Amino acid sequence: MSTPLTPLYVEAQPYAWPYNGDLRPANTALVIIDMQTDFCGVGGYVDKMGYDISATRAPIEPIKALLAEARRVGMHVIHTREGHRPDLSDLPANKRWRSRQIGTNGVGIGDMGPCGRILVRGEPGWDIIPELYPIDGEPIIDKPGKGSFCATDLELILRTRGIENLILTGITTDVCVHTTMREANDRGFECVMLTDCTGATDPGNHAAAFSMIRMQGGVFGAYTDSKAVIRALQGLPLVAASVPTPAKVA
Ligand code: C5J
Repeated sequence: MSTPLTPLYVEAQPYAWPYNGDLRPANTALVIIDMQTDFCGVGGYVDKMGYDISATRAPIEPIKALLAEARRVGMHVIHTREGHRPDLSDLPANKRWRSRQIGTNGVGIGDMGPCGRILVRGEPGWDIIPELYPIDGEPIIDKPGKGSFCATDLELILRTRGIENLILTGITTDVCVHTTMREANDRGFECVMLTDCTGATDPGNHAAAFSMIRMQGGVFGAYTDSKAVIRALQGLPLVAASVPTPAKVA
C-alpha cells in the first residue's frame, strides 16, 4: 500500500492510526458489536447473570455521537448481533452448559428470560437497542460466536467493499470486541479499538484489554477514544457534498 497524497491519522496508542495514514470513509468501517438488549438492557442476559449493566451501557452515548459523525462523512457502518437459531442447532453444548452455571435458577442461553429466550434470534432481548439501531445500507452480521468472523460473511463484505481499516466499538470489550479485533488483525485489517465506546462487566478486564493491545508495538492494532476519531473526521466533507445531484448527472 502506497502512502496517500493527504495522509489522515487519528491520535492513538501506541501509534498514530492507521499505520499508513490512509484513513478515508471509503476504506474504513465503524464496527458496532453486540449492542443488544441481552448485553446492556434491563432483564437481558448480562443483567440476568447479576452483572451491573451500567458498565455495558456506558458506551451507548459515545457510540451514538460517533455513529452520527460516521454517517455524516459516509463511512461504512457495520453492526453485529450474537445469537443462535431458535432450534439451537448452532449452539455448542458446552457454551449452553457454561451459560447456565451463573445467574439465577440455572437459566442460560436458549432459555426463557424476561426479554424472551436468551440470545435467540428473533427474540426481543437479542435485538440491537433502539438508540443505535441500524439504518438502510448498514449490514448486520448475525454471529453464533464471540468473534464476528467465525461462521459469518463479514470478511466477504469487508473485502467486497474495499474496507481496510476497522474502528471497533461495542460490548463486551474483553469478549466479543477483543475476539473480533484479534480475528480481524490476523486477516490483515488495520484495527483501532475505542476506550469510551466499549464496556466490560469487569472494569479490570476492560483496562487489561487495552494493555494487551499496546504491547509489542500494537500487537493487535491501536486504541484511542471517540473524541480523537471525531476530531480527525471533522476535517472531511459532508457525504452529500460528493454525491452528484440529478441536475449535474449527464
Ligand atoms: C459475551 C459479548 N460477553 N458480546 N458476549 O458473552 O461480548
